[in-house]
Amino acid sequence: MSKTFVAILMGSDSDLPVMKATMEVLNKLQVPFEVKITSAHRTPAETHEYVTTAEQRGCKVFIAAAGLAAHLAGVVAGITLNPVIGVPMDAGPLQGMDALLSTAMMPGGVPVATVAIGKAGAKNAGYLAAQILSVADDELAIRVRQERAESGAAVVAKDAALQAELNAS
Ligand code: RP5
Repeated sequence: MSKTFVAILMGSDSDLPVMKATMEVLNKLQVPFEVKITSAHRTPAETHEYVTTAEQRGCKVFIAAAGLAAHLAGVVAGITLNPVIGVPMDAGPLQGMDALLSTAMMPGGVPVATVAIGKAGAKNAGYLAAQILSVADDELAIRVRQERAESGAAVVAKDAALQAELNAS
């Protein structure tokens, strides 16, 4: 039986520093993943080959990050019927707005779940992939719920510390 995993694709190694945030989230939630640098424009044949074989090997969710005229997520969505999450990168003078529109504005019938530009989007791609998988994985669902509760608790603790500091001054 193939092992379920998430594939993180990025159009260039220049996307890697931001996409490390996705890897951190998936590691924290104990979701297996692969990482692949492949480009919709520069290596179209390799992109097609990777997506097809990854699906056969058990990839259930694809995350695709790209900047500028960012077509990677859309191309991946044209190859697979598994969910595709697009992460627009800030890679040029338009500060990611070009990639946001290129990733989000897919024609009807070929969806890409597009997250925010840059690091917040990279993190959310990891969370969203985990949430998608957790629909059919009760143990992962518990980890996702626990992580969300911890992040809420951290905000409450920071507020309590701030209030204590303000009251003391
Ligand atoms: C996109 O072009 C990549 O995803 C990257 O965000 C951007 C710039 O790529 P490099 O010129 O740094 O390789 O395809």
